[in-house]
Amino acid sequence: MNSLIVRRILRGDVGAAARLMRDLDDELPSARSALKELYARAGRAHVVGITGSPGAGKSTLADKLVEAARKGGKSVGVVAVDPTSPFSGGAVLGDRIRMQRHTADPGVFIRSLAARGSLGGLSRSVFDTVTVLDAMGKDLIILETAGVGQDGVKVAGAAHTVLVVLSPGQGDDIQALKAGILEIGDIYVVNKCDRKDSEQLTRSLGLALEGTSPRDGWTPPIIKTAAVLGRGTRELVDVINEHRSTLVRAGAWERRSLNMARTAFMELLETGLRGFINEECERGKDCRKIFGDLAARKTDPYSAAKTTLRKLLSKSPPPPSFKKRGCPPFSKACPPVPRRRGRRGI
Ligand SMILES: Nc1nc2c(ncn2[C@@H]2O[C@H](COP(=O)(O)OP(=O)(O)OP(=O)(O)O)[C@@H](O)[C@H]2O)c(=O)[nH]1
Ligand SMILES: [Mg+2]
Repeated sequence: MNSLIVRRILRGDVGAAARLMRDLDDELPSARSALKELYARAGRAHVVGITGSPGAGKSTLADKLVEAARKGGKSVGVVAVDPTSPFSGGAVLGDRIRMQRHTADPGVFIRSLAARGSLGGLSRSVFDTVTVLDAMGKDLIILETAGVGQDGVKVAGAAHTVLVVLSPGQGDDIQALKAGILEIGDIYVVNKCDRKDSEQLTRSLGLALEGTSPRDGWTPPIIKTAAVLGRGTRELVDVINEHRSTLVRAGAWERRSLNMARTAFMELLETGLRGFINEECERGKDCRKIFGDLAARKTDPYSAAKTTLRKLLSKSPPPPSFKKRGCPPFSKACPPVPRRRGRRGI
């Protein structure tokens, strides 16, 4: 049963897609059922993740990639994720400005997402948005995340091709190693090569990547760009396409798609479980007792967690709403859930 909104989105209707994305954010049940229908029709787009430190030039590069893809006749979706962290406050606006010239192009759909510190929420919105864009028939979906913390690394589970963008003057070589980012890149981009100190960064990155074994028949190359001047971006587009062909040839495209599906599924599962545990803690008194026993050193966290998990797993599955994710137990911001008949807390 195809609802009107689903039919419109499948035809590539921008207004319908924007409305559904808004409704998905509001967790409307009708939006969820539309998404289910769209999910069955998605799975064709090439998802390219871009991560890297704040200000490395990710949005400027994305803008050039959109331009190149449009020239090649491809339709494009962009999801720009900003963690709204103290490192990059206001970056959502920056992302939009950087790519603004494409907003009038019906072949381009740009969606900015602010995570507001909720990792579960961030991931769900990302996966939902990618599904809608994919079902709309976008050939290429660019997913920009900031390379700080887990989200930067998580993009690896949400994309077929991962670009790690570094730029000189940000202590990137050390930061990248710390963030575990050197394990996830399919293509490393040293941006801002119009600056003299970019050579040093390229050299230390080369050293750091030395000995990296090929993944899916692919050894990650380093591409030098000056995105703001459009330098190196043509080569970058060629390398991205080459990576796609290599994945397909090596039979790794399906593996990556499977990994992406797994990441989305695990995210939802984790978010749901976290919400369930929080609700159970709010509902019963046992959690307070556990916290008290822990503080008084009457038990230890491992034993308490093991016993609690056993109890929880013998209960009914988590409720379908993910709205309460990220709510700390007993937080005033998360109103208690009404007690269900015949059920007790942990
Ligand atoms: N010199 C130089 N500046 C650049 C280059 N590419 C981008 N910039 C500038 O670097 C700044 C940040 O660029 P963005 O594209 O917003 O970087 P970003 O990585 O998307 O930033 P966040 O989304 O905030 O993490 C802007 O002022 C750009 O004009 C480049 O190749 N050379
Ligand atoms: Mg940006």
